[in-house]
Amino acid sequence: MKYSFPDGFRLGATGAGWQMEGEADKRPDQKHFPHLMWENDRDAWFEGVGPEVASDFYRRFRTDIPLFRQAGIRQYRFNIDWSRFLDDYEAVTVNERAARYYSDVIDCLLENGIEPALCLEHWELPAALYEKYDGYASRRVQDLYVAYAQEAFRRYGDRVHTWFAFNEPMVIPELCFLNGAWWPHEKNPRRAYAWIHGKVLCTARAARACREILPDARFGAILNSPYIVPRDANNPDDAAAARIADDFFWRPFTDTAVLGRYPENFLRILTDEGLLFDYRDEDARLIAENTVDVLGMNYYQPMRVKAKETPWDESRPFHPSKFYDDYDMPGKRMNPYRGWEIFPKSLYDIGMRIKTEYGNLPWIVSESGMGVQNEARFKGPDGVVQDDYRIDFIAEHLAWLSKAVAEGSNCQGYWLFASLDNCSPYNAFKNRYGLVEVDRAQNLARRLKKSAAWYRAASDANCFEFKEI
Ligand code: BGP
Repeated sequence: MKYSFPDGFRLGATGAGWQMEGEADKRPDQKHFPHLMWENDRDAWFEGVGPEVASDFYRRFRTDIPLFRQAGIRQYRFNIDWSRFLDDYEAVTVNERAARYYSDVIDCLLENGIEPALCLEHWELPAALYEKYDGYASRRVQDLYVAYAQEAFRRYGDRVHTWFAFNEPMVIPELCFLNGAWWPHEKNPRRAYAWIHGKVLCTARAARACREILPDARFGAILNSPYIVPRDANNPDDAAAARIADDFFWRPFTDTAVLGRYPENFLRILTDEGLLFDYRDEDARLIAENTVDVLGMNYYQPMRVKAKETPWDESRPFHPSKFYDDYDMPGKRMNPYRGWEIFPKSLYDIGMRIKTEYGNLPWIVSESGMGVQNEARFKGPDGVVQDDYRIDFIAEHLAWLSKAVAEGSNCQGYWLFASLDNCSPYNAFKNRYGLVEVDRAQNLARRLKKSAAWYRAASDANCFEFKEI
C-alpha cells in the first residue's frame, strides 16, 4: 500500500549535541551536566565510554553533513551546547571559536540543502551552574539561560527560523531527582518539581525573547511523550490511573507550552503533598502570555498503566506512581536491545490528541528511532549494515503518522533519531540509532546503512510503500 504526505511535510533527523559532538576544544571548566553524570558514575556507563569523543561530529561535520544529504535528511534538528558556547556563564561572554563552529555547521547544512532547526539545550546545563546554584531550580540560572538564548538568537537568527527551548525537559528531573535512575540517584520530588517549574519558566521567557529578537521565527518546545495508555480504557479505575499519569508526565510541559497553564490536578496533588514549588502570580501570567508556535514530540514507547493494585508505602518519598501501577501488557512487541515496547500507533494518537486538545498546533515528530546492539553482525559483504528492521520500524511509524495527517492533524515533519550513531546516556555506544554508521573499530569511520537509501527515496518522493496497518 502507498502512504504519502502533503507538500511541505519533510523527513529529517535529529542530532543531539553532547551525544555526537565530543568535547574537542573545550576547556576543563566547560563541562556540562551529562559529563558530570558520566564522571561520577563511569562504571555504570557501557564499557566506561562517555561524552569525551562521542561521534566526533565537532571535527567531522564537514564530511558528515553531505552524508546526511545522501540519506535524504531535509531538515536537521541539532543544538548548541551552552557549556561550550560561553566562556563565562555569568557575564554571558561568548566563546568565539564555539560560536564560529555552530555558524559553520548551519552554513554547511544550508549548502547541502538541509534546513536547520536549533534547540537551546539537550541537557548541557553548564556544570558550574549546577554546582553553584542547583541548575534550573534557581531563578538566577533561569536568567542566565535566557541571556544565553538571546545571544544565540542574535547570532544565528538570520539563518535559523525554527527554535526550541529544551530537548525533553522532563528527563533530567525525572531520572536524576525523582526516580533516581541516573546520577545523582536521588529520590527528591521537591527538587524534581522545582526543576520542572524552572524549565517551564525558561521556556516561556525564551519564547518571549525569541519573539522580541526574531519576530518572524517560530519558537517551540520538544517534549518526550511517553504516550500514556490505560490497561482497559473502559475500566474507570484504569482510566483514572492513566489520567493521573498523564497529569504528571505528559501535561505539565505540554499544557504550559501550548495552553499557557498547568493541569489543575498536578498543582492540587503537589499542594496536598506539600511539594508545590515556588509558584508566583507573575509566573502564571508569564506562562499564560508566552505559549509556543510549534511542538516537537519525541516518541519511543507508550507508558502503559493500570489502577493501583500494590499498596503505597507512605514512608517513601512521593512519586506519581502513588496513584497508578505500571502495566506490563502480555504479548507486547519489544525492541529487546533497548527494552522498549514498539507501538507505532501512538503517533496517530498523539497527532489526533494535538488536533483535538491543543488547537491543532503545528507539530513535528522530533525524535523517533530504534537502537540496536551489535549491528556489525548485519553487515553484508560490502560492509553495509543491512538494517531492514530499522526500515520497517520507520515505515510503520510513518504509516500511522500519515493516517493522522490524512485526518487533519497538522504534523509537518518526522525527524529520525538519529543521523549518526552516537553516545547515549549510560548505554553509550551499545545501541546504534544512525542512518550513518560510526565504526568504532575503524577510527570512527562513517558508512551509510541500508536504511539511508530507503529514507532518501521516501524523502525525495514524500511517499513510500508498506503493508496495510
Ligand atoms: C531521548 C533523547 C535522545 C536519545 C533517545 C534514545 O530521550 O532525547 O537524545 O538518547 O532518547 O534513548 P537512548 O539514547 O537512551 O537509547
